[in-house]
Amino acid sequence: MVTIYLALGSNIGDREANLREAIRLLSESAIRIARISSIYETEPVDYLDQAWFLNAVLEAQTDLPATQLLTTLRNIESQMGSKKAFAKGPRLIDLDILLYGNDTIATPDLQVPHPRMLLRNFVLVPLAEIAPALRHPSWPASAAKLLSRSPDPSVVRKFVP
Ligand code: GSY
Repeated sequence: MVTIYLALGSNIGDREANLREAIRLLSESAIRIARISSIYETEPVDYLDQAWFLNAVLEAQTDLPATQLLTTLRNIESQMGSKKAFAKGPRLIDLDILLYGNDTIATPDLQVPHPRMLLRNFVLVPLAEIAPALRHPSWPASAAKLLSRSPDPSVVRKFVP
């Protein structure tokens, strides 16, 4: 079993229901969920002219190899009807592998740790909530420390349904 961290995001339709459905499907897919962060409402980054997202992060255990885990996430996105109209644009559900144990993976299809995760408050805030002391070997500090030094000015606030 390896400990993994996944990021979830949605900015189309019933965003909260989309996150909860993705969590349900993940838990039926050889992914044993241990901790789920609060849901956060987050200002878009990268492509700014789109609706605010709901984002969360979860910690889980799995026996799936990383490539199969990625396939599982993509299958859940498809099953839920998520289509990316264009890169960095709106999406019904987006599932990303943040960490896969202490591994570093660099293939054309999969980069772990997720290459932009330390630059994004919408990842760092929920990650530091559930795993403040977490530190990948390639990071200069823990998740909580990295959040306290984050240069990202985008707004992240707890979601109130
Ligand atoms: O990388 C995931 C999709 N995405 C997001 C997101 O999930 N949340 C926020 N706040 N901005 C984003 N920009 C992109 S692209």
